[in-house]
Amino acid sequence: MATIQNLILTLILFSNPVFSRFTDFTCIGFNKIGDNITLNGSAEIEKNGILRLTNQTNRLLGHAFYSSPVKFKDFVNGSVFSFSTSFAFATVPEFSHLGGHGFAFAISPSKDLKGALPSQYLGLLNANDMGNFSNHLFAVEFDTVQDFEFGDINDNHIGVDINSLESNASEPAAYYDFNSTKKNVTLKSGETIQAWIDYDSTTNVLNVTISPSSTKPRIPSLLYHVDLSPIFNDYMYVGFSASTGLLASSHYIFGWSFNMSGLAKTLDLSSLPSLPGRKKSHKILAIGVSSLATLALFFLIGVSVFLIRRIKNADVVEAWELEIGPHRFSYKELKRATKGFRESGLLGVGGFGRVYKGVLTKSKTQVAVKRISRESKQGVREFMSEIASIGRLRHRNLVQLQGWCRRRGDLLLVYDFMSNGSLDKFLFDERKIVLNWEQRFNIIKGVACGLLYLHEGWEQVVIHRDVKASNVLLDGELNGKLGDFGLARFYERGSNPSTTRVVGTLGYLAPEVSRTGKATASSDVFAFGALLLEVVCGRRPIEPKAVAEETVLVDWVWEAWRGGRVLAVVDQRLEGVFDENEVVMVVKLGLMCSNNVASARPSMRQVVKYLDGEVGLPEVVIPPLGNEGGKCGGDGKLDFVVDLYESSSIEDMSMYSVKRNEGTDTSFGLGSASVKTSPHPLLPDGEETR
Ligand SMILES: *[C@@H]1O[C@H](CO)[C@@H](O)[C@H](O)[C@H]1NC(C)=O
Ligand SMILES: *[C@@H]1O[C@H](CO)[C@@H](O)[C@H](O)[C@H]1NC(C)=O
Ligand SMILES: *[C@@H]1O[C@H](CO)[C@@H](O)[C@H](O)[C@H]1NC(C)=O
Ligand SMILES: *[C@@H]1O[C@H](CO)[C@@H](O)[C@H](O)[C@H]1NC(C)=O
Ligand SMILES: *[C@@H]1O[C@H](CO)[C@@H](O)[C@H](O)[C@H]1NC(C)=O
Ligand SMILES: *[C@@H]1O[C@H](CO)[C@@H](O)[C@H](O)[C@H]1NC(C)=O
Ligand SMILES: *[C@@H]1O[C@H](CO)[C@@H](O)[C@H](O)[C@H]1NC(C)=O
Ligand SMILES: *[C@@H]1O[C@H](CO)[C@@H](O)[C@H](O)[C@H]1NC(C)=O
Ligand SMILES: *[C@@H]1O[C@H](CO)[C@@H](O)[C@H](O)[C@H]1NC(C)=O
Ligand SMILES: CC(=O)N[C@H]1CO[C@H](CO)[C@@H](O)[C@@H]1O
Repeated sequence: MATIQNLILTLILFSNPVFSRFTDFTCIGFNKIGDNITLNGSAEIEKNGILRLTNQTNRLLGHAFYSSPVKFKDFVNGSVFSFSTSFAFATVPEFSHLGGHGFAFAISPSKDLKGALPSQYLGLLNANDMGNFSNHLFAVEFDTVQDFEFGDINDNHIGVDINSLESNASEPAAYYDFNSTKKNVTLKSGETIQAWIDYDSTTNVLNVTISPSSTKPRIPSLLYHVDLSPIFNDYMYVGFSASTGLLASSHYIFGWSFNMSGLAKTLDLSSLPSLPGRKKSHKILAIGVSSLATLALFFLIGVSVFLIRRIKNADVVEAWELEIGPHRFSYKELKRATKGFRESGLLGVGGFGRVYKGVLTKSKTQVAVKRISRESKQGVREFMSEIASIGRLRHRNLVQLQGWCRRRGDLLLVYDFMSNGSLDKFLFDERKIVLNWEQRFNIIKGVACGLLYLHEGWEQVVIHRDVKASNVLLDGELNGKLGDFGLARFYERGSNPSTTRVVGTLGYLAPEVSRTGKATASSDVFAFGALLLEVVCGRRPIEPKAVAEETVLVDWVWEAWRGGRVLAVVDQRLEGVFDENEVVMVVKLGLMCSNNVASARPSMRQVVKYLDGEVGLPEVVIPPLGNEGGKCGGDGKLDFVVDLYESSSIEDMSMYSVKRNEGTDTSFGLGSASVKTSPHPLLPDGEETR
């Protein structure tokens, strides 16, 4: 092995394919491979020699095939030859726990795979040619998404695919170590993994083996008996295909060897190019540097605490605040950015405080500064730890918290500025431009991804608790971003520990939340369902009697759905211009998410799959008004804070809240309800007024 270490590329190949009996090549990095590899789609060879099949952009497909066809069959008796290949790969997902979608080693009659689709099709096939014998496709997939359509076993598996993406055989990604102990492998870990695919045509055995090291395990990870003779043509192309969907990973190949006349060379992982930032670390140096840095940090903290104490009238800083993650702004800085919190820069006023537009003087970036006034100091510390953790959440569909500042009773939160304001303005404000269907669908998909990230992409589940149109903000390109996550949680912790205060917005609040006071991922899904219907219909989840005949949107949509008049609920302002299939899908999904029974709602992961078109929605929709078993709410301790739309009144509300599901008492504690208007979306509404 060591002798090939300095050899960048070894290619032993007979140029005329008709006479070439055996193709055999090994490449350590792809720098020198030149014309011998054909790339298509997003595939690229990077400067360092790494073959990158996809980057972390949505819905990509990338192909890389060995340019010359490989002779796979004996002309005389038509039986397929044995073959062997090994390659080293890494999958780096955009968000650590969410892969999208995967890649495959493929043997195909052509290099250009016409009509192939991204997402769950892995860039190999499409919905129409699935399972067709004339595909002559053989692939070994390394899949990081569980597709129900193809019966995937989990979201981290290897599988053998013949003419279809429904695997003929699959196994969770794992290998057997030296002592025959099974060890799990996480394909999307970003670590380099080596794979071997060996086919023996005399025994018709196909072995797939993986390992995170340069040593080939003795026991394969997957063994499958198959005669590939009827599948293969005489000449086939060998290569790789990868795809991304709504969720995306970068798929890399570092080296590849292929052999038709014996076992392929095992690659020495240490001789392969590595991803920038993932180089074999120099630990001792790192520790040295970091301990120095820690010392320096302690010193700095010490000095700054001392200095800060000295400066009179400065922001109040307690020692624990210095541990908080996101950037801490000085009050002066924010005062300057917002021109002294001038009224002209006011973006909105709401229950929790006021939001100002600002421009940071140093970086000249626009920000939105939310000023939350709290009389009581209680809970501030908990709130701050929450800010610290939500400040670390990063997703393109979440409004980024840039930092914070605390001064006496005031808390200032600094967010990215969203130039197009909130979604509800576009849906309901007559003066705004009407969003077309494509834009609406894009916003929905974005919000779904953001919410999935909150639920599954982080170390712990983050419940948003206040998903609604006014909390969906739009950037300059009209991408939907969720704002205000995490804040509602703080307000749920009442000052009196024996009471639970429900924060949420009527019409978006799942029935079980009003009963138990406990928000869950599923109650976020309920709110998301209301949002879906709202975006399609251009109507609020609850309208006063004066505005609409049927006041509760879900009921109205359900009636139309049942009557086969789905398209009648679509926003008139779209003037009939929309993709009918997408609209029907979104309405159906909206109804599924709006189910009164939490367990009947899909998870956000499923929602994303449906929106991605990965999985078809079930034929039958369960009526959203499933009875919850008639359990009565109101254990006497609930102390509700609900907020209403500007046009609503308390009387209207009491009517909606009990009408929703007759026989089940879902009435809200109206005694403490307050009517608030919330002109700016960054403001969580609904603070108690008593
Ligand atoms: C490509 O393959 C041919 C044989 O088919 C070989 O002669 C040539 O050197 C290879 N080119 C590179 C850049 O490796
Ligand atoms: C990812 O790849 C696509 C297709 O090759 C390209 O259009 C896009 O700019 C790339 N994105 C990044 C962030 O490199
Ligand atoms: C077909 O011919 C090859 C030699 O070209 C031989 O190795 C192989 O065993 C034969 N297969 C069958 C099924 O006869
Ligand atoms: C790349 O893919 C497209 C679409 O499948 C196909 O038309 C084209 O011929 C391919 N190019 C190469 C070089 O394979
Ligand atoms: C399979 O593909 C061939 C060629 O594309 C086509 O003619 C045939 O109708 C397909 N068969 C099925 C069952 O779809
Ligand atoms: C498995 O492979 C055979 C071809 O050998 C194919 O006909 C069959 O449909 C494949 N799929 C499954 C799920 O078994
Ligand atoms: C494997 O077996 C060897 C010898 O029996 C033992 O020394 C070693 O600790 C074992 N390794 C693992 C990972 O169990
Ligand atoms: C390994 O993966 C399998 C299947 O995904 C799982 O059931 C098992 O608990 C995992 N084992 C460990 C030690 O993580
Ligand atoms: C496949 O694995 C089995 C079990 O370890 C082994 O006996 C066989 O030789 C392997 N075949 C190939 C082609 O590697
Ligand atoms: C529809 C709409 O108002 N789009 C605006 C979104 O924001 C960008 C950048 O600020 C404007 O250029 C668009 O006109």
